[in-house]
Amino acid sequence: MAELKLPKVYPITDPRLSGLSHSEQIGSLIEGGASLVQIRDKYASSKEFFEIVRECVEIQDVRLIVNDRVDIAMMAGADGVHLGQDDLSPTEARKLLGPDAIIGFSTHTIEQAVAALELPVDYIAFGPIFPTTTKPDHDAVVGLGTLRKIRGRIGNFPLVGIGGINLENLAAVIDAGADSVAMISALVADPSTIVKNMRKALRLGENAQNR
Ligand code: 3NM
Repeated sequence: MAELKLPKVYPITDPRLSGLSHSEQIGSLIEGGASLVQIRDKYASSKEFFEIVRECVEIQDVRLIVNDRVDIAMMAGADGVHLGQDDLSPTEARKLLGPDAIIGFSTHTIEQAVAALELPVDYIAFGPIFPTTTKPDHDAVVGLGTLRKIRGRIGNFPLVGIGGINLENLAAVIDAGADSVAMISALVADPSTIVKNMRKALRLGENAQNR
């Protein structure tokens, strides 16, 4: 497991917000400069999601991470998976996917983030940093102060902030210690602005005060 260098912005697709397919969203995100994208769909059946991921892994010049589904990531040949606390554990996922896959893990408390350092994960996500309507069943909002504390506890471990992040607040999330910001609605809600917003987010992220 080589150390993962995260891009400053980590976009995640959504099946409903924009009316665009996952592959169309990924195309626009790449045009805006994305190099790592997570594909997330809480509505598709297993069969549908597999077909969607299989189509998206053909897209060049981007690393594709599959939300939740180790089986689908494996069968479709994606670059990795992003797991929640209640998904198959990172330890089991690593056994299935092997040493080269990227495995990300969602955390929502300082304890979970610190515990994740013992797991075979390439990055941890921490959130929700701010209120969000994209994930209705989200955990308690953690805020920038807790994010900063986590950075203090995990050394240089790759850390992604998630939840309610937009073009106005993303620099503050990086200032507080995130290596990268994961964004859904602020990037993909409006199909006409995906390219422009992705480009702007990367510029803001790269200019933000990093540790
Ligand atoms: N996970 P938006 S918050 C998918 O806290 C997800 O782990 C979260 O969407 C977590 O950028 C979230 O539109 C939703 O707020 C992020």
